[in-house]
Amino acid sequence: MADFGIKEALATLGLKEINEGTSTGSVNFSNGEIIESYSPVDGKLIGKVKASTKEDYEKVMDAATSAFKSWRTMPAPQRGEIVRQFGNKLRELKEPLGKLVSYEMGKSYQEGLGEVQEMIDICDFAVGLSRQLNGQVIPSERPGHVMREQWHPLGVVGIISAFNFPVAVWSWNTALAWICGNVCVWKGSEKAPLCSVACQNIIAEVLKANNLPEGISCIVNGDYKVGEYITEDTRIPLVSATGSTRMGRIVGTKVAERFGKSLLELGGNNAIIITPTADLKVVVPGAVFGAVGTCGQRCTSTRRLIIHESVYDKVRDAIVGAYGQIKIGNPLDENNHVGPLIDKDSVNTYLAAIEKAKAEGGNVLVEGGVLEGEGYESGCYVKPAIIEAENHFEIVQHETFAPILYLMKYSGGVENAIELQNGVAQGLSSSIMTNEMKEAEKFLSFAGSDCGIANVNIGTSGAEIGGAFGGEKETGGGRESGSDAWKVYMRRQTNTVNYSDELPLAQGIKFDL
Ligand code: UN1
Repeated sequence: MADFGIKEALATLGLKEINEGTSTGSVNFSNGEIIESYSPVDGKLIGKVKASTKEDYEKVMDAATSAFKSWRTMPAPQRGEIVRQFGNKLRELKEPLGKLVSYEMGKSYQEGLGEVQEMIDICDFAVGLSRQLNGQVIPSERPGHVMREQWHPLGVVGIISAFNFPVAVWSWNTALAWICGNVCVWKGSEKAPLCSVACQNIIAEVLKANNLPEGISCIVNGDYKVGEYITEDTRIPLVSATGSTRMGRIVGTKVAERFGKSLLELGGNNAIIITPTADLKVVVPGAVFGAVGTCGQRCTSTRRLIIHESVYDKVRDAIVGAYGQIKIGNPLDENNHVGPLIDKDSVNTYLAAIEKAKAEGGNVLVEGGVLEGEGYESGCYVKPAIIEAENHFEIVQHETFAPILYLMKYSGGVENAIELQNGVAQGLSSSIMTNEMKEAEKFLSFAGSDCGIANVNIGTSGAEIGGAFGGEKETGGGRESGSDAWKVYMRRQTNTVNYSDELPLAQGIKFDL
């Protein structure tokens, strides 16, 4: 089988056969067990990463806490300059890093490149933001007094990320956290450990070239136990965690117990409402990319189509027809649209979900199943499935991280569709396809979608970095990336300064001595 330039990409990114999964910028060390990274693309061993022990973690925290003391003194625009250099390195390395993402995680090469592009974009955003961490001046009720609000860095920010966006999610957090004056300790997914080592190699080079202390960017590797070091550590004031609702519930509770802050970006159960005036030219690619892109493993993936009964047959036939065109295979081959699921556990979850949907009364329109034979040796390639289902089915209420799309009908006005769309526990992304202005505005109003992301005439996935990214309810409530998401990486301080010779008390209180 063609190598697609993987060996070269690994070498360019400084990856070896055995890599240190614990790193404090320039010092790499690890004493934990070996994590082997197998590609879901061809089932082959890509490389090994040594996990972090508790002692390794302590060394990382020493380096991070000491780096914070100097990093926070550097003016924010100068920190922005470091992020600018990091973004430029990513431009240089976009192809090898995109390839590694595609090979280790299984998404299409185009999507791998897109993920690195998101990293570049957030770096640019952060550079501009480094001159705009503005506070406010607030009028005081007292003569000769002024009030203001300042934003200060928090300290060590912990980042826990998932396998599906093994590099971009880290960068959304870290680029903002850095310009805000924080240092970061990142635990990537143990399902894509080489991605985190590659990212660390890139930033380490930038830090070294600028004579900056190790510890501004650190990584640790391992399973949930390493995650627990972070969630339980009172030296980490903010933990940003992306992953399942199950994981987020544990992380959120642990961090709250010690009064830390958490930024949670968890599961979605995203729907597109397709109204009678929807344009099929927009609906079909939007829904199909949303459902099968990244093999249904985005938290923004489209899981449900809520279709008006008057256009149901037409829309259903068009979507089913489009599924017939989908090419499944090696994601590094640009002729393929869909690559594999991340691993066999995921394949089993996908198969079980289809069985559950059938048992609950679902009607399968496009059969799923595991692909076998040449090119599918890893056992992780599955067929995207379409099932007619009811919103209240237990399995429909659940986020299955795989390409299963549920179709359901609504009748009457758009409010009935909105009720179905909101009738799940998750609240990440949502869309409406309509040419009716009133329907679109209702969907975006306070009585409309209850999600963090609500789109009109585009799908549920593929958000740009300029907007705040995240969602409500079981999605966890956190916001990452654009808009004013930076504020979560800082602590707000209210200052009242008295430049008069008197000491009047607020609220007119008299206290004469
Ligand atoms: C995720 O799946 O965790 O909006 C992130 C999107 C991407 C990010 C997804 N920009 O689909």
